[in-house]
Amino acid sequence: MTDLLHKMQGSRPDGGFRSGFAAIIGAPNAGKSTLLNRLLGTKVAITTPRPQTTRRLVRGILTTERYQIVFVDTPGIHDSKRLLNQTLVRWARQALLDIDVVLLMVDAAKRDVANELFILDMLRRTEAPVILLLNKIDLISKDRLLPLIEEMQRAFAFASVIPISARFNDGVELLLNDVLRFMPEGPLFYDTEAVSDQTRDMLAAELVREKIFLLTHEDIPYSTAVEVEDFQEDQKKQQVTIHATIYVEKDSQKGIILGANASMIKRIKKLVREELETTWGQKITLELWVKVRKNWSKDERFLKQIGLLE
Ligand SMILES: Nc1nc2c(ncn2[C@@H]2O[C@H](COP(=O)(O)OP(=O)(O)OP(=O)(O)O)[C@@H](O)[C@H]2O)c(=O)[nH]1
Ligand SMILES: [Mg+2]
Repeated sequence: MTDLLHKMQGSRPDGGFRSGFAAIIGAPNAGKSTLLNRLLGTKVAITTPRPQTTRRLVRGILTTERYQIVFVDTPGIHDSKRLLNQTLVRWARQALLDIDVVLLMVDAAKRDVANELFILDMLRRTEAPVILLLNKIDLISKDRLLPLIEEMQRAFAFASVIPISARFNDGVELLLNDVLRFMPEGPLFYDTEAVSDQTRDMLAAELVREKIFLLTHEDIPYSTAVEVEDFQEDQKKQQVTIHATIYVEKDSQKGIILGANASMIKRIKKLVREELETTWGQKITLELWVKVRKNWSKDERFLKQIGLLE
């Protein structure tokens, strides 16, 4: 009977298999997606030097013999009247439901106190314990750390406070062990091989967005959305063909994404193709189209179409 129960729950007969969900939340640009990739040892979420990169929930799955932790990367929480931005914050709020622990990430080198207070208020309404991650400690001197920890602890009853550098892999092991304390005994939620809930076409679309963030300036990345129209895999030839559309809001933005003699779109294509070929070990054919869809970021129907709104 006990054996059957273990099987049904997917846990090991020796007991003690732990599993659960940990949401990584915080202000835009704090380093949440960088941490997710670091924890998994592989890139599942795009990261850029600019805020509001992540637009939806990306689950990263870390499985060992002893546990499975599902880390949920979220868009940065911020205050905005723009519909697209509000949908980002909605995703972050949603990630706080049904989780075992919250990882609140703060950029220790660049504080935004008003936003911190807003986020802490949000967290007061959740029951899960909150671990505070003070990220980017590589950028600050050690003597600034202690007062910061004390200040944060006065503002909220954190389960623990861990200074880390997601980029330089400092404190990440410590953080993982701390997260494990809050993982209950439980079943496997995903296959042991799964690293993310993100499909391959979604990753391809995200990579196109990442390159646009890296190569273009000002409001261009914020006026851009990417949708994969077609994704075909030829298993025999180890070849993948991807057709995707880049949506922008204005004609002038289309010109910038294309670049003189299509030089910009060629650069975007090359970078994405090379990265996917390395990651998947397959030959990639990538076709990109640029379409103007006026004010798409204010259009609920369109946001639903591309999965940014439920
Ligand atoms: N120096 C330093 N930079 C970091 C660290 N962690 C992340 N970064 C950088 O901070 C920038 C933002 O990182 P992301 O991981 O994209 O931040 P995010 O919190 O996911 O941002 P959004 O998706 O916009 O909310 C990138 O340039 C990262 O390389 C760190 O520990 N130290
Ligand atoms: Mg992110």
